[in-house]
This record gives sequence, C-alpha cells and structure tokens, in this order.
Amino acid sequence: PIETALAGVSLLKEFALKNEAILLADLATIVTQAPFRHMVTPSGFAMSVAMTNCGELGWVTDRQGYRYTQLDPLTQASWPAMPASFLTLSRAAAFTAGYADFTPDACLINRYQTGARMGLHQDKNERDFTQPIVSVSLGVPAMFQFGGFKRADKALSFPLYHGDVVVWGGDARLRYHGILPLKANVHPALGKVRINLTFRKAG
Ligand code: MD3
Ligand code: FE
Repeated sequence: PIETALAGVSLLKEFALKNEAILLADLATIVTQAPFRHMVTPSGFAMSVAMTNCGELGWVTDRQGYRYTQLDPLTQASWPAMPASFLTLSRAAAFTAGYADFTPDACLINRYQTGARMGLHQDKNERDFTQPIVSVSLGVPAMFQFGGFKRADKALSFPLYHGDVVVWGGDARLRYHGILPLKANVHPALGKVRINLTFRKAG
C-alpha cells in the first residue's frame, strides 16, 4: 500500500522556488569549476546522467568502483565549496521533515538531458543510513520510480517537478529508486534539461 511505501518520505512542493535565482546562480558557478561529466560505472559503461559535486566530499564512479572523494578526479582540485544557498535550503527542508540537525558534507549534482535515465539502485556509499538524503528537482519534470528493498520489488512512479524538494529518511532511505528516461521538454529557466541536487551526510 502506498502509505506504507511512502513512510519516511516528505515531499515539499515548490520548496526550492523561493530562492531559485540565487540557487541557479550558485549552480552556474559550481559547474564552471567542476564541469558536468559522464562517469563510468565499475562495469565500464558511461552513465547517461552527467554529474558533478560540491561540498567536502563528492560521489564518483569509475572502473575502480563507487565512492566519495575529497578531490575532483578531473582536475585534482577540491570539489567546490557548498554554497550557503544550497546548505540553507537542504537544512530547512530536513528540519521541516523532522531532522533538526542535518549537516550535509556532499551534494551530488545530476544533469539529465533528453533520454537520460537512472536505473533502480540503492544509495549505500554513505556511512550513516539514519541520516536522510534531501533531493531538489530543477528544470523539466521527470518520472521518479520508488521501489522496495530488493531490485525486483514492484516500484511505484510519480512525477518530480521544478522546485520540488524531497526528504528521504527512515524506512525510505534504503529503498530502490530511479528515474525513467527523460522526455523531450523545455523549462523556461533551464532549457531542455533536468537538474537534481542530492544532499548527503556521506562521511
Ligand atoms: C530515495 N538521484 O543521485 S533523487 C541519486 O533524480 C539519485 O537524480 C535521482 O537517485 C535523481 O542517487 C533521484 C531522489 C532520491 C535520491 C536519493 C534517495 C531518492 C532517494 C536515496 C534513498 C531513497
Ligand atoms: Fe539514488
């Protein structure tokens, strides 16, 4: 039942819109320092989603595996610092969902172009699964898939729109999830892409 599947999920519609302008400006600065790139999975396939990070730690994948790093492997520089606008937004969302002291040390930034997708997976590279993940959707809408605790479990799908913030904690934290192939679309502020920010306490 849906009420069971959604335990631990707090959907905050349009929560990111109030400070949208500064958020998008800070995002633009980050990607000049740490550009989007298509990382390679351990099995050797380039991901259709392009990624970068900000914060003390950044999530990466290559032939060696999935992990968090302090340095951007593309430049060997530290990941760009997490801007105050990002930190404040993620902390406010977590607070609203009942997490009084969420302090993310990592923000993974995903860019979906038309057709890009993310297969069902669990987020398990973080140290403490009692810490929530906060996601911020920007740009064109996408269909999110939310499954169970095994990959083969039936998933439900729902759309995520520009400005939606979701806090994934408790029982939701280790559920399989993914994004269906992005449909061709245009958003007035971002053009043809969807950007997703995921805030994590990784270390
Ligand atoms: C549920 N990103 O970066 S955000 C990811 O839209 C990721 O780019 C998707 O899955 C995206 O790992 C989905 C929503 C999300 C993020 C993390 C979760 C949902 C989650 C972790 C646990 C459970
Ligand atoms: Fe994920």
